[in-house]
Amino acid sequence: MRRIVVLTGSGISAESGIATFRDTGGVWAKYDFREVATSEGFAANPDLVHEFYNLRRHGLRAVEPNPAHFALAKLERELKVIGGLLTLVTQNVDDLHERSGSQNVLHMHGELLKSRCGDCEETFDQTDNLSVETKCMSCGAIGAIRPDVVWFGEIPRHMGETLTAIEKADLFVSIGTSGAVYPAAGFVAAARRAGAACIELNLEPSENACLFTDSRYGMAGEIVPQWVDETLAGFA
Ligand code: BV8
Repeated sequence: MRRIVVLTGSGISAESGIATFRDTGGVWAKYDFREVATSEGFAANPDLVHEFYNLRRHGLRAVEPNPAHFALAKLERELKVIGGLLTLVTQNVDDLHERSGSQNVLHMHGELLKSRCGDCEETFDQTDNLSVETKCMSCGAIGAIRPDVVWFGEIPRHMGETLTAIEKADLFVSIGTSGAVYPAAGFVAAARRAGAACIELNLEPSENACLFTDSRYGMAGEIVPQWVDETLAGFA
């Protein structure tokens, strides 16, 4: 149990005050994902998409990591001390894993605090608002800058590294995700095929709960630190 892959979703950031997507009153209850999280939606109404991401990017200034984020950073540090390895893959585009001390975070759906030029593909750190007037600092194009996130129909990032880590994992842990979005939702099946133990830590059973060999349900801020401490105690 020294090689662990953890997949996180928006549920791990919920107690920090960041809205999840599919819970009651969540992001997709307020926005149509086809309008704000697809390249077609961006082409049709870039102002709406920029507003959607500007609000979320700005919202990051008001939130802090919660105990679940800090627990995963502790797991990464202490696993390294005993020669183990944590691969942390997140569907989240917030920076709370980094701000809690996690060193190696694979953002498979991109990052709110980055932007990318649709013309020259250059990427930039991004804290200010984007608009159709934003000029690319690299190629000078105006209106080509977009949030550096992965929209529906686009290819997720770090897939090779993630699937290789899953193939070698002793343990796959899914935290705070509904299991509604692929390919992330397919990772547990890949982990089972690779012979890894699979545990789900979530508020309630996800759509692929039946594929997990163990599960704990509750608030991430409570159940994740408990699970991390028990897991590390088991290595002592
Ligand atoms: C792709 C943008 C091809 C960034 C997002 C089969 C195979 C492959 C693809 C597909 C397939 N079937 C359909 C597809 C297409 C599609 C898809 O999955 N559609 C769904 C709707 C059916 N997938 C794609 O288009 C992906 N690209 O397939 O390319 C490909 C495939 C493989 C290999 C190469 C190429 C791209 C998907 C990425 C889309 N972008 N967001 C942004 O704006 O944020 S997705 C969006 O959903 C977010 O990124 C979010 O992270 C993600 C998943 O949502 P969750 O994080 O799980 O959030 P949710 O609200 O759903 O659930 C929260 C959970 O937390 C709940 O269970 C809740 O109970 C729990 N919770 C709440 N509070 C707490 C808690 N748990 C603990 N404590 C709490 N306090």
